Amino acid sequence: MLTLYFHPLSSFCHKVLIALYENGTPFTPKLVNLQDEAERAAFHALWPVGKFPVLQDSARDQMVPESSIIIEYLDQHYPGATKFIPDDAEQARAVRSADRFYDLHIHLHMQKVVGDRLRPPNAKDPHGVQDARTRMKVALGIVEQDMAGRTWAAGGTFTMADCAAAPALFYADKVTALSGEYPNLVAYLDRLKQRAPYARTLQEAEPYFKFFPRDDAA
Ligand SMILES: N[C@@H](CCC(=O)N[C@@H](CS)C(=O)NCC(=O)O)C(=O)O
Repeated sequence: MLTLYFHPLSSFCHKVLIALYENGTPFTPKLVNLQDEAERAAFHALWPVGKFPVLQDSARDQMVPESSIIIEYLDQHYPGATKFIPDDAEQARAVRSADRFYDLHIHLHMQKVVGDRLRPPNAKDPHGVQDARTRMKVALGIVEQDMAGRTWAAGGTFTMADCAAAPALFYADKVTALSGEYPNLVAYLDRLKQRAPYARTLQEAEPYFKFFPRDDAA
């Protein structure tokens, strides 16, 4: 019924995989290799924006792009023990707010840094990368303080905000070491890694980590 178009190295796909594994939601994984011309064309035919994750639900005849919207969709139509968006409107807003914060102010800046490493030498954007690093540091400082008294991103229970935080912090740690400056985030990332759905996501990504570009000069 559910098919997830994804790649095991993709951080935004990790966000959705965590949600799917969290509730043991059955789905068919469809790995998309964007380097392969035919696979790329087929994926773009499905979703011209060309970004994964994309969830296809044949039972409801729905095609759902965007990681946060996919998680909301799962919560709505395939609910499980973990509720990703609380019923209470105030709490729901706090979860969406944290989800947006991790995506927009950490995840996207991290993506800019990593994406620049994949550019050809004559097409680098050092100014953009510096700006992304500066903004990411400000955002990391904010969540470092937020996490001082919290177990999970939006409080005491695991929500969509934690699905967003896990890949954002995991890869942010790869491009700017969190240890030393962000002890609360280091401890939080550790809790996330120990949670079975994220541990499984990382384990499945392991064979692909060798393709992750490791430094800015790459
Ligand atoms: N806002 C989107 C972002 C998705 C995104 O950036 N996906 C990346 C992988 S992490 C992608 O598809 N990159 C391929 C490309 O840009 O060609 C979401 O939350 O799902």
